[in-house]
Parts: sequence; structure tokens; C-alpha cells
Amino acid sequence: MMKTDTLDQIAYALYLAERDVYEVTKFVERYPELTVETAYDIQDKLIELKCKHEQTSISGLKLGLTSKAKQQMMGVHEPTYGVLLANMAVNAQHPISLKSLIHPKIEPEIAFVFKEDLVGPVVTVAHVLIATAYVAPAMEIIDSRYLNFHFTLPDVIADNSSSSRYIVGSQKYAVNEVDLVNMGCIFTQNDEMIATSTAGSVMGHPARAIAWMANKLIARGQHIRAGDIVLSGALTGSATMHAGDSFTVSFDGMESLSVQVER
Ligand code: 0L1
Ligand code: MG
Repeated sequence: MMKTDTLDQIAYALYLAERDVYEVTKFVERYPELTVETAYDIQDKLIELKCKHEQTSISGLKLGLTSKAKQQMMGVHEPTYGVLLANMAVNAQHPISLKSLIHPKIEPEIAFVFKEDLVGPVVTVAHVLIATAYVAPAMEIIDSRYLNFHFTLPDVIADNSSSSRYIVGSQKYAVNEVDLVNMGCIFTQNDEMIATSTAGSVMGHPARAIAWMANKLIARGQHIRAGDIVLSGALTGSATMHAGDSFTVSFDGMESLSVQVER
């Protein structure tokens, strides 16, 4: 059992690393007893700190490690989740500054916006779809606070699953307007295609990842709330962001979404 003080110290160290834009080494090396459950306790503390000091609030949640490839890389069989805050939202109309980020990467996602609460523990894909107000194309900027993006599963969970920024397209689509299994996705960097995928690459159906999360959250007394934005997990690998880059994600049947990085 780790002491509450230690959990507070880890949360504060991660908060400072993000605020002051520097890397830290993984905590599992210093605290081998750090478990996944304890890591979610640290994540809760980190979110509390950020809400208080940045005067922001929770806007939703994100899934991470939803692809088999990322899970195999980490030697795990389950995804992770993290919290989205209102001040992480990026407006695609303006170039993104990398000044306050450590080593950002960007990846295509599908955003689900909820019209109803979704409470585990027996949430299914069908429940997720019924509770969804709309889906929209999205991108997530991940920016691990760990040195060279090197971490273990508890480390990355404590670090809010590498959450940093998110961009959601302005066009809204009903869940039955798009094919959430076969819909193709093309990801381009500076007008060059860097990856392709389908919506079903996220655990067979992106709503399955969200159902998994709803069923996990309830064990911690939490749930998806009406109004929440949920990023379902990346459809392709992530791309390193450089000054001047542009990124576009194009899904079949949805308007494409582009962002420009400041020079
Ligand atoms: O959104 C993601 O899939 C990232 C989860 C954390 C792992 C990573 O930083 O690659
Ligand atoms: Mg992601």
C-alpha cells in the first residue's frame, strides 16, 4: 500500500512537469509497488490539481492503448483512460503553438458526445450508441511527461494517459449516419498520406472501447456524463509534431479535419 503523501507527491511532480514543460523519469522505478488502481488514484489527484490551478473543469474522457499494436508494445491486454479538461480543447481555426508542450504527437480519433449519462457496470455497444448525441472527426495531441515517452502502464495512467490537447471537428453526425466499423480513415502530414485505417481498428468498434471504460469507471464511483466528449482511441499510430507541420484526418462520409502547427 502506498502512502497518500507519496501519491500526492507523484501527482504534483507530474503537474509541475507539464506546467513547466520538462520530462520526468518513470515512477515505477522508484515505487515498484505502484499498481494500475493506485495509478488511477494519482490520475484523480492530478486532475484535481489541474482543475484548481488552471481554473478549468472536466469536459470528458479519452481512451488510450485501444489498438492491438499499442497494447502489444506495452505488454497489456486492456486499454487505459484519461480525463479531458476544457482548457485542452484546441480550435482548428488557429495554428497550434508547441511552446507549452514537451514532445507532442498527434493521432486521429473519433469523438463521441453524450446526451445521456452512461453508467456501468453492464454497458454494451448498443447502450453507448443510444446515449450518444453525435460523433465527429477528432485528433488528439498526446504529450507524455516521461523522458522519451518511456513508461510502464501504471506510469502512463498516473500521467492521465498522456493527454495533452484535443481537436473536434465542427460537423456533427448521428451514429447511424456513419459506418462505425468499416468507415475508412486517411491521416496525412504535410499533404502526404502517413497512415490509413478503419473505425473498427478501435477494438472492433469504437463504442466497444467506450463501453469498456464505462464499465471500469463505475468501480471508482465514476461515469460518463451527459455533455461529455469522449475520444474513442487512436485509429492509427501517432505522428511527431514539428513547427510548420499540417495534419489532416479524413473519414469516409465525414468532413475532413485539419490543423496547422505554428512556424
Ligand atoms: O491516446 C493514447 O493512445 C495514448 C495512451 C498512452 C500511451 C502513449 O502515450 O502512447
Ligand atoms: Mg489517443
